[in-house]
Amino acid sequence: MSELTRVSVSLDGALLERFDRQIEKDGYPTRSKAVADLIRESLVEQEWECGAEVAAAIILVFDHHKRDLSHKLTHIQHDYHALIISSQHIHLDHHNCLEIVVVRGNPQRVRELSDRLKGTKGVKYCSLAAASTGVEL
Ligand code: NI
Repeated sequence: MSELTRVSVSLDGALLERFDRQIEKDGYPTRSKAVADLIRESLVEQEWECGAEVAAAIILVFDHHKRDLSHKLTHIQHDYHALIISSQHIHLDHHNCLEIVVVRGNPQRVRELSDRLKGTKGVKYCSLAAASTGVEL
């Protein structure tokens, strides 16, 4: 982190009151930390729009008994092997599996991988947790 800079901002009083109530509920230790997180959130959104490299986790739930499904999901992941840092497979019960695929790379490619996994017949749930490499934050 670079040196801290103090800034002064003029805000609508009611808006600030609502913000302070919200950050207290969220357990923020200081308003500065809450504002810095909002700024970082916006920068991460930018990274996903036009950045070169992002990090993310794709979370999948599927029934491995579905014909050929595990094989199809593995096949798709191999198409994106350069993006995938790690994956974890958890057997939730006799039928259901949860898979966490951790990726790093071009945001469009990451979305494409997530969309392909999500669009595979038999996948019950798929979500993309869009994060950041943290380098520019
Ligand atoms: Ni399993």
